[in-house]
Amino acid sequence: MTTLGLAPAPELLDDAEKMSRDELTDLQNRRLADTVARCYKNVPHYRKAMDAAGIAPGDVTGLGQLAALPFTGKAEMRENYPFGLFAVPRHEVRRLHASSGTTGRPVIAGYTDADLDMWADVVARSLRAAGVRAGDLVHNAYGYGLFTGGLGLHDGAQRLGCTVVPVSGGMTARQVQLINDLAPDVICCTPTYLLTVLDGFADAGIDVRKASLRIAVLGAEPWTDAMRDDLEERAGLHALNIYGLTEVIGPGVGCECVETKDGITIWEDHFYPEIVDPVTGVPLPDGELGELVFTSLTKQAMPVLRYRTRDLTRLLPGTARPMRRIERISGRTDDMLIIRGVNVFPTQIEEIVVATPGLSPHFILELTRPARMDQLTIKVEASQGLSDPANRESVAGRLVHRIRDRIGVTATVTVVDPATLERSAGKLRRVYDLRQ
Ligand code: DLL
Repeated sequence: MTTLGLAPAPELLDDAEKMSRDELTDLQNRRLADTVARCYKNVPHYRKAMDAAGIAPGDVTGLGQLAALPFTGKAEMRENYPFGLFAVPRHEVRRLHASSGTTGRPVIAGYTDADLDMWADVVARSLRAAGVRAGDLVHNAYGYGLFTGGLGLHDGAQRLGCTVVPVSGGMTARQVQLINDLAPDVICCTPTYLLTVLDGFADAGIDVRKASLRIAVLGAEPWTDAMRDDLEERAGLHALNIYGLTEVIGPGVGCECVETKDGITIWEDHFYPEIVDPVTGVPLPDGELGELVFTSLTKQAMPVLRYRTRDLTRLLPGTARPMRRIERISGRTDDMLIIRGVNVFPTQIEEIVVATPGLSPHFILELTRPARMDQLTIKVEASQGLSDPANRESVAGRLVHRIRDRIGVTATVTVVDPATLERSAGKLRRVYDLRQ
């Protein structure tokens, strides 16, 4: 069971974190009207899309008209590659980042000085929500470069008043040594890379629970509460969920609060969330599961109107802050596997693997189609100590049963030796679709 941490003192919070819902709505209305007007004036794509929908910029005076605006999707990002969605001249753009994207062109994101400033603020706010404080030493193992994780967390941690170790991802033995020698309070990385780092501690014969780490700020890929419990238990720290995406800003669109650990608080003064039906696009009421959509409220270089993230979650009322939360992301619409008609997300399998004694949390999913039938094979590493083939066989059988009972698919399970599956240095590739 996870334990909770201490809330930041009220005087540490940003004004926006303390606003009433009414004050927040008023701010969002004004910021939305301004964003729409700038998009219409400066971005040909938005002008065309709004003209086609019969909406004049003056028609949008606030959130009441949001649903009338057209969506923006990956396709529009690609069509306007590289700078077509910029709302300021290129020379006012101070930095570019790009999303990796699994296929085709990457998405380029641009930031003005004001955007970089806002980004550092929301990441600082995220870190503070996660329990990080000024003066803490932050080991930042998110990848530096075009990926937004490294520099995004870096600027935010500095803004909060932390000391940053910009180690980036990979070279795990060196990371273990640095954590051991420099005694950081905080590690920032993907959840699967933290697993790799924990293995590195075991390889070095160092007890990670005796290390200095107090908080892990984990995101950039889906993970489960079962994984959180496992990581917190094994590493002896608070593991918090940070969310974001390149198209909207990068990390820091929202973050979990350490005093509640109940989902991601969205920083709604800058990023307005909606949930829509992923098939019809119809907006859904708070509490219902659907696709997360964001409208930026303050971005200058690349504002986005109703950007469809493909991430599936639900909107929930605020708890630690008045701003709303999203539930942990269950998966992306494009990560959903359809196995003989049953919809399966890799996170559903993670939840069961992590809770099965005898197995490590390292696993991959392979899809094949022998005899024109979809076949799901789960390759999972045995935990240290489970070496007897008969025992492995029985653990594999248990996993097959649990997956059939809880998800309704029949999988083949292969339990492999520890440390044989590829390790993540950032976002892990979980699914290998070999059906073509
Ligand atoms: O992954 C930004 C980021 C960096 C977030 C570091 C958190 C920490 P992209 O590479 O554009 O940006 O990928 C964005 O990653 O749409 C989600 O599908 C997924 N994702 C990000 N954070 C989470 C999370 C960064 N906490 C895409 N839980 C998003 C689940 C996440 N999925």
